[in-house]
Amino acid sequence: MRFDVFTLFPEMFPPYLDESILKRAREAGLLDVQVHNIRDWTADKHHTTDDVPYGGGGGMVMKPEPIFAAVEAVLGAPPACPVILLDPQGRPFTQRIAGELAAQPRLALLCGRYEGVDERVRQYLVTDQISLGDFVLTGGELPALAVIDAVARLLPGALGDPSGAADDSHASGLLEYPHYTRPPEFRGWGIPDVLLSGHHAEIEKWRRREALARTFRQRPDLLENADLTDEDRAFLDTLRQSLG
Ligand code: 4G0
Repeated sequence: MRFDVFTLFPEMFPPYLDESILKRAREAGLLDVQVHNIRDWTADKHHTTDDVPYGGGGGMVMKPEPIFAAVEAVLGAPPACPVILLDPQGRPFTQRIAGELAAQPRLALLCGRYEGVDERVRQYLVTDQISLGDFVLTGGELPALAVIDAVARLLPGALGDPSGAADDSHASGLLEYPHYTRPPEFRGWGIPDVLLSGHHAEIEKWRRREALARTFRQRPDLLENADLTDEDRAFLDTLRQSLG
């Protein structure tokens, strides 16, 4: 899968992409990330990428010409793949969207800076707007890296483990059960006996209940769309009753 990233700060990308699983996925040929500096497509002496807003008010707005020139030079006009703007006004990013994007052979990610981008970029160039959440950052670069990361780890073979991303938190619609590793006692704190019992069916049952209880307490909204058995529902009913 190929990503084309358009940014005013291309140097922010290699430090993250050159580590760990993303580095390995790139070396294995599963992932290709090409980062393009929007400033390379400015035509004026000062390489201007932003300007004051029409109508006044504070802040600066990214000019449309260098953005259109950059994206069209790399992807053609009109671009043949989705062009995604990372934007606090976009649709909230989820594991489901990561899965949809992972089915694409190629994606363009556009990183805004300043107060945002000229509205004509959004209207006539961008095909999707994605937000990482209800907060404002100084630029779309960190959200772009987060999208690349979430999508890349879903590509077949990207995670060493063949069970891959299937039992991740959110893949099932539930939060994850608690994980423990050695030592069995740390500073006097033990681990649940069931995990040392060797009873695999009991361990699975405990994990499922922990995942359900955690989701019920911390993210009850997720239970609306989770895939639940009759036994799960009965257990959730006992949790609700113990709450009063
Ligand atoms: C476009 C994304 C880009 C518009 C980008 C800001 C947070 C997110 C940017 C704006 C970003 C996120 C309208 C302020 C760059 N901040 N939550 N900053 N406006 O995904």
